[in-house]
Amino acid sequence: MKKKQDNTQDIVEFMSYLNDKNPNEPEFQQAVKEVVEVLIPFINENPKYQNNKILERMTEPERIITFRVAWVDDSRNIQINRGYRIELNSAIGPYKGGLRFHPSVNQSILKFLGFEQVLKNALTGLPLGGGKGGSDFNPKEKSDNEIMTFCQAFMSELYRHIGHNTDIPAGDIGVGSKEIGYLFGQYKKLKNEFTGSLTGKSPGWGGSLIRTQATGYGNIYFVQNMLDTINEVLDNKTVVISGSGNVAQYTAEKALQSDAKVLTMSDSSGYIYIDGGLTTEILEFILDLKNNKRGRIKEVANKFKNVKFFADEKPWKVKADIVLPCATQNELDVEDAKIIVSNKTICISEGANMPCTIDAVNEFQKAKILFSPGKASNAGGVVVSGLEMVQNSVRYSWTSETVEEKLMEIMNNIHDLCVEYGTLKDGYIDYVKGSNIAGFVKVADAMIAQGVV
Ligand code: NDP
Ligand code: 2IT
Repeated sequence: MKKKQDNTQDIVEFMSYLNDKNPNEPEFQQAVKEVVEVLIPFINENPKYQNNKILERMTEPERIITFRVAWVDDSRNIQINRGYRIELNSAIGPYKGGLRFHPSVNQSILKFLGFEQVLKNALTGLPLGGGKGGSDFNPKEKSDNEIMTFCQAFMSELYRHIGHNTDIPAGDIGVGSKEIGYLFGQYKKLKNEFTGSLTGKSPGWGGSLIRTQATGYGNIYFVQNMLDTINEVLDNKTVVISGSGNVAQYTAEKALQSDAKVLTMSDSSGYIYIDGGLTTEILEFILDLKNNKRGRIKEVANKFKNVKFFADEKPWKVKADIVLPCATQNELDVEDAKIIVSNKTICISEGANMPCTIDAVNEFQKAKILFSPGKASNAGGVVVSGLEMVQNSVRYSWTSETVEEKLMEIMNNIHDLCVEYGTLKDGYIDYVKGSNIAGFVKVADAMIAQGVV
């Protein structure tokens, strides 16, 4: 990379180097850009990171594994998918991060998710490196048998690359406890060992209590911390949530328990508006619909009179105090952000990974609204995954109270780190700056200590 004469780094030059090296990877380029915009000024004040080429090394995965997944569907047709595991960084611990099964999965998306994961995992204070994997397999409209067959075929290659001391996958979009069960079964059969090689297992056979709830609960703990900084509370606040999968479900549950009024949820077909706010009854219906029946969100409106369905729309126009995007990347753009700002929303917290575009984030920060990036506010999932690894390694299970207490404590610590590294001169807390610098310092210092490897 071309260096400026004074040996400082330049954002535009770095991005042109990165984009040239990673063409056709827009999501990866976007995730790195968001990070280097705050990191490069910091690195220029701390030249050891530039001298050791930490950014250049951190943006080059340690290893990229891609493989063929061939399997036979229920109609005896041969299906071919592509499997991936991208091992980004192991400076502070074994690679750790989820598996995503979705037709959109490609190298760019997994590199962006893995890059985010490295910084997120560092923020937790647990000894976890970062990675991500998955497949372009589409679980929709597949039978249980097809899902099991696919998971077994996927693990038949992945097993040789992972392990409890090497790389520990978990769930993400399209991978929940059912898929983790099939993946674990195949891993155990091939390796002939019962170890914590995956997290998100069911609590009856090595999983941690609260792992299912962890990302959503953690998101709400983080929101509570953010609101605290402006002397506000969740009680009675209106909340817009996108998604109706794992993260959205437990974000909604904890918001409900905190006496907030949840107005919306969604899936890729549209959103529902709940007049009067979500109730336990409606939430239970959604959990059953999504987790057991694999139904569409429209069915909630068919069942409850106060629920209305808006096909092919996102919920961002709905006026609310708090906005929690919990579905997928780039689901909220600058035009949506402008509406949210004009609605006098006070807090946006990302439950999903990178759901807001860079321009949307800039819009929120320009308006000095509380905004938290996913690597801080959705870290609860990997936190409890880390706690599951601890329990597996000593072959013991903690109570849900113990796990939830530790989750809350770690989410509070992450918030403290954001405040420490991200508070601006005018008192505004820049959570993007805070989380990126705090995560980076931890990984970068470990990389320097371990030499050029
Ligand atoms: P799920 O598969 O359980 O749910 C995903 C939800 O998002 C569904 O409602 C789905 O709708 C919707 N969705 C997915 N893709 C799209 C799309 N392209 N457009 C619109 N809606 C879409 O996944 P999770 O809840 O686990 O993950 C959600 C987000 O949270 C992801 O960004 C993930 O990376 C992140 N995350 C997950 C963690 C975890 O522990 N599971 C931890 C931290 C972050 P539909 O069913 O119609 O596809
Ligand atoms: O994005 C994420 O943090 C996850 N999908 C969870 C990762 C994990 O290892 O639990």
